[in-house]
Amino acid sequence: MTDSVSKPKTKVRPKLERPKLYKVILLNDDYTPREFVVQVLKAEFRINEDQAHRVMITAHRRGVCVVAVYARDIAETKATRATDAGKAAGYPLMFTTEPEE
Ligand code: TYC
Repeated sequence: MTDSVSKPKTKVRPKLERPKLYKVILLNDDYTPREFVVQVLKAEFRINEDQAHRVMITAHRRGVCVVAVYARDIAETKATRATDAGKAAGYPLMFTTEPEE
């Protein structure tokens, strides 16, 4: 085999899309106690009492509030864990995720 095959001189670099970020959104409801919402926010999203209270009261007044933004799997895991914490305590507390524009 004497045929030579020349390699391209330039490396092919497929363009990598930046992975989309996902918002974790807190939904208001009429039953979950405010203080419980604050506790879940602090435990799952590592935010302080002040920030957690602000997020809770925004969801309470406006219906929804963006809690934080993460890579998709992290956002989904956190939303599920936080929703499950409410469920385990008998509350309809609900977190969802949504891709950023
Ligand atoms: N609306 C609830 C109440 O009045 C408190 C609450 C706030 C619940 C935010 C959920 O995402 C929420 N007890």
